[in-house]
Amino acid sequence: MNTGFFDGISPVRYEGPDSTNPLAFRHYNPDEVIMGKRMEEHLRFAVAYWHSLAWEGGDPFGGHTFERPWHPQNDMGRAKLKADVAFEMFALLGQPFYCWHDADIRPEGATFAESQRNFEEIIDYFAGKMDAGGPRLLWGTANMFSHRRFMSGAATNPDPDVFAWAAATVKNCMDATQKLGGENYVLWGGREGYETLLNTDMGRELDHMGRFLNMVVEYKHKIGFKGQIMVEPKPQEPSKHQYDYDAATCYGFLQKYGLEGEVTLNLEQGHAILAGHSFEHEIATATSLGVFGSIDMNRNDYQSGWDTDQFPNNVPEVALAYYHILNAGGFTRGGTNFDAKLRRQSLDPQDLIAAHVGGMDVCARGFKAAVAMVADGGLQAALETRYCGWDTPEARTMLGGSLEQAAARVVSGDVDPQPRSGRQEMLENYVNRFV
Ligand code: XUL
Ligand code: CO
Repeated sequence: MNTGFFDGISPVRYEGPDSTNPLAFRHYNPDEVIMGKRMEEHLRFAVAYWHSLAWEGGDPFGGHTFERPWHPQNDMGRAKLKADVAFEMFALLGQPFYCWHDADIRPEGATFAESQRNFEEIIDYFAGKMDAGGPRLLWGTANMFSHRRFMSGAATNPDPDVFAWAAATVKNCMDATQKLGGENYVLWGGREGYETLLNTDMGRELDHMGRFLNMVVEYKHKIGFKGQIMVEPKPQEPSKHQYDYDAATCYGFLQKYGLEGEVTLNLEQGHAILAGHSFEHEIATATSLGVFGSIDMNRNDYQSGWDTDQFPNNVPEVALAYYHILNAGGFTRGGTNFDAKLRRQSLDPQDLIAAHVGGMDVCARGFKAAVAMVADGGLQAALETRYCGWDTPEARTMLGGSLEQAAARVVSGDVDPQPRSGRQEMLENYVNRFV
């Protein structure tokens, strides 16, 4: 049954860079083969159910603006209508993946058991639509930050009953992700942190979070889930401070709790900016530490300082992000999720389609620029020149030796370092040739 929500909008097609059709791809051509793989398989786009379908357009100063036919989302009939519209939207966009939180897709029940029944019914409804040609699931996740029971955290809550509730919630979401053949499972700890240290035992909370994540990994192996378990760094918002602050902090946490090799990172552009980093910094950190998993490609407004979750529109930023991803071998099970929402004045169904079309096109342009930089090899050659001193036998011996041995070469007068230009402006000019 067609809901009619997107009446008048046709499936989005690639029409090439000269097209003036606002609902056509000008750069994203899923079938174009680049470096031996279709563009669709490189970029692995996913639509986020929560922002596109569940969010009602509220902000801290005002309520909903969207008034979709499935709002308010408090019964199963509306949850199914929302699912019908979601899969109609996916069919128009043709993206290969989507993502959900439990709370986006089912109404909350009066009890845990009722919420679970609602959730399982919708998961079966999704399964039917996915079998009928809908997109695959890039990742499932649990919303453990909206309901008031989670106001003081989920795994880090001072109340052990909330820890138990979180365990039951994640177990259900992992089961559903597995059932739908999901590629990954994500944990974002929006309230795993604190509002004030005056009431927070940080060491205890970190130990609980570490134990919880170990339980998740143990359960993954128990059920034979083949996807990645990922955590998603973010420094703050909604909490004043979040323990998964950034990629480096998460890596330290994973090491302390014995989870390196088990858990990777879902990095979000806007979260990188909130942490005072560039997106490529977060990607380079994760790839160099061996914990890169996937990305949420949504930006913030640089003036507002909030996590505004806007669709990407900055090709040079996107290009550098994909450059680092490509250099690390590209996505394996990860992908490019648009954890992005419309502005609350963008009321029309076609705004929803146009936002994704624009995001996919910006990513495609950035990706092609990144591919061209990889193929040209200019940045790589500059790195090789800059570090070539380390290829000498003396340098290699030094790394394997002691502080005194390194010192002895200097004292004997063999070593006389001459500073060399870092060539930053030349490299920036080089990048600008491609973007
Ligand atoms: C919040 C955020 C989440 C996670 C999934 O800033 O990014 O949507 O991606 O919980
Ligand atoms: Co995100």
